Amino acid sequence: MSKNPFKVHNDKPTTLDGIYSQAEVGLANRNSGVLLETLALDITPIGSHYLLNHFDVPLLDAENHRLKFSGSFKEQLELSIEDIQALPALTMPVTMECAGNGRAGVSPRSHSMPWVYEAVSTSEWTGTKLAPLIEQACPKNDVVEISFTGADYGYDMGEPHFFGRSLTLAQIKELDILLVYAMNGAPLLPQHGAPLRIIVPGWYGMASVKWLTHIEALTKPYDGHQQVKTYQFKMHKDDPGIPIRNIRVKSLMVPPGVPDWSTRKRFVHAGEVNLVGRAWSGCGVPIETVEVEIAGQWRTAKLSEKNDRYAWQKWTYSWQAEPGVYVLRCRARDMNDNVQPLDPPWDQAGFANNAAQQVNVFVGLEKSKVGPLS
Ligand SMILES: Nc1nc2c(c(=O)[nH]1)N[C@H]1C(S)=C(S)[C@@H](COP(=O)(O)O)O[C@H]1N2
Ligand SMILES: [Mo]
Repeated sequence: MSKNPFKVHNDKPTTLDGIYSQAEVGLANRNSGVLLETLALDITPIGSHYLLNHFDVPLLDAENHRLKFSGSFKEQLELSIEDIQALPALTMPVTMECAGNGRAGVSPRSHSMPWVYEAVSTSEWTGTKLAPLIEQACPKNDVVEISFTGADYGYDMGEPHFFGRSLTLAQIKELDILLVYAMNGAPLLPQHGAPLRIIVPGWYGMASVKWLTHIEALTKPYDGHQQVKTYQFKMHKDDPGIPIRNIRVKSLMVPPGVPDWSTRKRFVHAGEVNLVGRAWSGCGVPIETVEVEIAGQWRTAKLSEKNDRYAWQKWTYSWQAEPGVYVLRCRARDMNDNVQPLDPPWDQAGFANNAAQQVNVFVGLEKSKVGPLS
């Protein structure tokens, strides 16, 4: 038996469109999505925030946890959670989205977490700014990148590794990165990175490393698996790829009315139906417009103001629904003129699919004509 039992799996299993393997269903059960009905709220309740954990959740002890600075720093800091909580604190609502969100709508798809729409959530994160701490540790002149490593370990495509990511010093300066220990006013839950993680606002979720144990100053570009082997837009196997960073413009609606249990198709009564949803884009770029498509016509929704740079914006549309069968869609355009496509973009791993959401709705007779429970 070889020392590395997964060495043969240097590629992903093949997939068939529309058919999910037992392993993929297992991934979907571990990595739950946001309940779309909670998109009605500014802040996602903790238990509904989506989850994406590559390996097993490390169960760490906050009291004995230490964040270690190593490599080419002048100061080799070592901080406890108490030390970090004593630093100036900041609470910031941030919309986080998984780079794999929408993968199930990309064809042909790749073997990974089969998200449909639900890998996006907004939390109020509490912590301290990362940049001043990096400054305090003082990277030496030859430093090119800083790496962030979590306590979770496992195999991917035959490579064993701790989950880790890196950022350049310029990115650390530009992005409002937080070192966080609380979520919606409560200590981080184990599955969201307890006792310590980073939040990189405006970027897809992979950059927001959980269970943070090490910050290392590197004199050569970081070559960790999660940085160089994945999270790249690749059109074929040998494509060097383009690193995934900023969140693409996107919008979602709360599916209106009531669902059919197993198909999730919707039923509403004819009359006024208040559609509500959220829209967001990368790096805090505000949304300019949201449109809803009803019976082939795009109509402009009412958009709320941008109150928090890194949090989604609410939109509403009052629909005078007439009996019939509909496929509703919504799409957003941001201030930089990026607009959601109607068809999914494609890359090998089905990343960053921001195609317009589709919701199947059956509109029945007016409530007054049939009574409330039919
Ligand atoms: N250490 C570690 N950090 C991680 C991950 C992980 O598996 N391990 N997953 C990343 C990905 S891909 C996403 S989308 C977000 C999800 O954060 P959440 O589960 O708190 O929503 O965490 C990121 N940070
Ligand atoms: Mo992710």
